[in-house]
Parts: sequence; structure tokens; C-alpha cells
Amino acid sequence: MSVIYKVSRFLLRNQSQNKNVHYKMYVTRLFQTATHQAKPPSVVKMSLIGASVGVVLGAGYSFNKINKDRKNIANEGTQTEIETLKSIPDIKPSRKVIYPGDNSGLKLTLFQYQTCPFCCKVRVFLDYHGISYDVVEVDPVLRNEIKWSTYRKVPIVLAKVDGGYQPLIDSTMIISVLGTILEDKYKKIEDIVKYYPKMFCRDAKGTFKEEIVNKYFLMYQNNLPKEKSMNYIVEERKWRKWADDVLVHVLSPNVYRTTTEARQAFNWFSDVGRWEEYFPMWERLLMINVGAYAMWLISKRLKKRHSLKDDVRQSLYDEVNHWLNGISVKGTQFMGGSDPDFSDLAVYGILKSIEGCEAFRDLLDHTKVGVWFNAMREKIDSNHGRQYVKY
Ligand SMILES: N[C@@H](CCC(=O)N[C@@H](CS)C(=O)NCC(=O)O)C(=O)O
Repeated sequence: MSVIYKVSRFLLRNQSQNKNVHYKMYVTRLFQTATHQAKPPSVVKMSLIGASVGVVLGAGYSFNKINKDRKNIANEGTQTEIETLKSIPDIKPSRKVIYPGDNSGLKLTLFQYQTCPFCCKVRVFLDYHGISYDVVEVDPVLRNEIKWSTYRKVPIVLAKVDGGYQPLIDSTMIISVLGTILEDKYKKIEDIVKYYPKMFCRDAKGTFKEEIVNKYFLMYQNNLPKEKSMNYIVEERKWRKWADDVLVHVLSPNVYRTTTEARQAFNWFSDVGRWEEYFPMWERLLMINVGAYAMWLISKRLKKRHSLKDDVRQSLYDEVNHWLNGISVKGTQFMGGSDPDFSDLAVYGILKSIEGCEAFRDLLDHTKVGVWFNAMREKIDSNHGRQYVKY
């Protein structure tokens, strides 16, 4: 879903560049006139110039690449902690979610896009546990609301801690940190976050990036919850990772499968993301119309990249059935048993992000996910997880 936001930024950038277009065309025309009147250079001379430029550019590129590779290799394995802010950035929350029964003592602000699957995961986690939070809706084009952060994605949670505000980044890390805290009231966010440093490493394709490598782990520190065995914890981790690495990737090609579906999806994003409030009319219409078309094109590439079936719906049904089979092997209502666990919450959050799209309606018609989904909705809407918060 993050591509939506890239597309909109691309559109806005182009818009401001348009101002220069006439001037550029004028200069180009002048240049064309000048070269038209000059004597044409010989073919040999032009080839020599071309070859020299090629050699210089090639050498520059290789030099840069070697330097970058050298730097990357030298940095591999280095860790950075996420620093605490002295004060909260001066940004007014878009709204407040208040649960009267919340005695967690946590003061959290969630910076988000309403329809981002990763943000939905975090909201579902907080709602289930009945933890109050402020929401700052981030403008996906300008992202001014997260200017204070070097991490440029959402969700970000800012948690009030002694002496400042602790940024938590990445949906999975946010949930693991808060999950650790809910297990033990004596643990402090600013201490726990130190166990989740960003590490400079290579991904499966060998590309260097910063990643919180242990983000699927809760810091139980030899104090495993009585109701969970080690095998159970490993399984739960596996499903959480599957949700991020597999399930999320079947969404876009399904949501933007046809131009009509893409437009419908964008209209729904506009409604639930309150784009009317945040964007001028022309920009909203541009995002819906051009964005939908661009996403329709991009989703074809994503389909290939993630090796989805020609009928992308089938890939969506297959993955959701894979999840439902996992539950039926256990013979319980949820993956977590009679109550949802971290993996149920993650899968529910991700699917909830496409709830208003045709793909989701088809999913309800072609799989049995509705029973689990509705049961999850009930648990979350009643803040059922509140009872497990150890405060
Ligand atoms: N692994 C991250 C992924 C977060 C992510 O990719 N968020 C998207 C929004 S759906 C984003 O902010 N993309 C950056 C952008 O808008 O350029 C997480 O789980 O939080």
C-alpha cells in the first residue's frame, strides 16, 4: 500500500515542476534554432565525443558504486539505537481514542495513514487491549507531521517516557515492545526499546538496508507467560512473519486488479482517510484518478515480483485458506486458542485495511474467513484483551 503514497508524492512533485516546463521548452527551442543554423559536425568527431562522455560517466558510476559497496560492507552489522526526544513535536492530534478502562499509564501518539495495513495492525493491537492513544493523520504527500523523524515511514508511535518521548518505529517492533510492557508493568519502554536496535544488514536479495532484525521477539527474559509454551511462541512468531512477508503482498495486486476496482479502492481510501479534509479538491481528484491508474499498472509488476497466480484472487484465497487451515489444525476458534494472539491481531489488522474493497467482498464469498473475521471484530470492539494486561 505504501506505493500509493509514493505515487501521490510523485504527482505533486511533477506539478511543481510543471511551472518550469514552458521556460525549458523555450530554452530548448532556442538551442534547436542555434544548432540548426550551425554547420553539422563530422560523424567521427561526434563519435569521439560520445565515446569520451561514455567513458567518463562509466568511470564515475563505477567509482561511486565501489565506494558505496565498500561503505556498506564496512557498516554491515552496526547497530543504532532509536533516540529519545526531549519534547513532543508541536503537532495537534487529528483525534483521540479514549478507553475509560485504560489504567496502563501509557501515553501514546500514533502517526499513521488510516488505510495502511501496518498502521491498521497497530490500531487493532491497541484497541484490543483497550489502550487509549492520540492519532496524528500524516499527509501522505508532504509528510510534514513526521518531519521530526529520520525514519520516513508510518506507523510511528511516540511514547511518553521519563524525561521525554520515545519513538517506536515499524508496526511489528511497536507491537513487540508494547506486548513486552503489557506482560510486566515494571518494565519501562525506554529500557525495552534498547533491545530492538536498527541493524545495517543485507536482505534476502543481498540489498543493504536498516532492519530491526529481532522485531518478532518479545523480551520475556526467562519469564515466559504460563499459558504459552516455547513451541507455541515459535509458531506465533512464524505466523506474524508470514503476515508481513506474504499476506501483505497479495493485497495490492488484488485491490488494483482492474482500473474500475482501483478507482473504487481509491474512493474508499479517500472516504476513510478523510482526504477531503486534508487535500484540496484538485489534488484529491488527481490522486483518485491518476493514482488508481498508476496503481493498476504498478500492481502488475508487484504480481510478478511476488509470483502471484494469473488469477490474483486465487493467490489471495490460497493465502487466507493457508491461515484458516493453520487454525483448523489447532481445532480452536483463533490461532491463539479461545482468544486471539499476536498473529490473529496482525492478520486481522492487515485484512481490515482492505475491508471496503471488492477484493475483500470476494474473499468473504469464496472463503470461510468471515466467521473468524467477525469473531475477531467482536473481541476487538469489546477490548477483550484488556483482561490480559498485567497492571
Ligand atoms: N515494515 C514497516 C513498513 C511500513 C511501511 O512500508 N509503511 C508505508 C505505508 S503503508 C510507508 O510509510 N511508506 C513510505 C512512504 O510513504 O513513502 C512496518 O511494518 O511498519
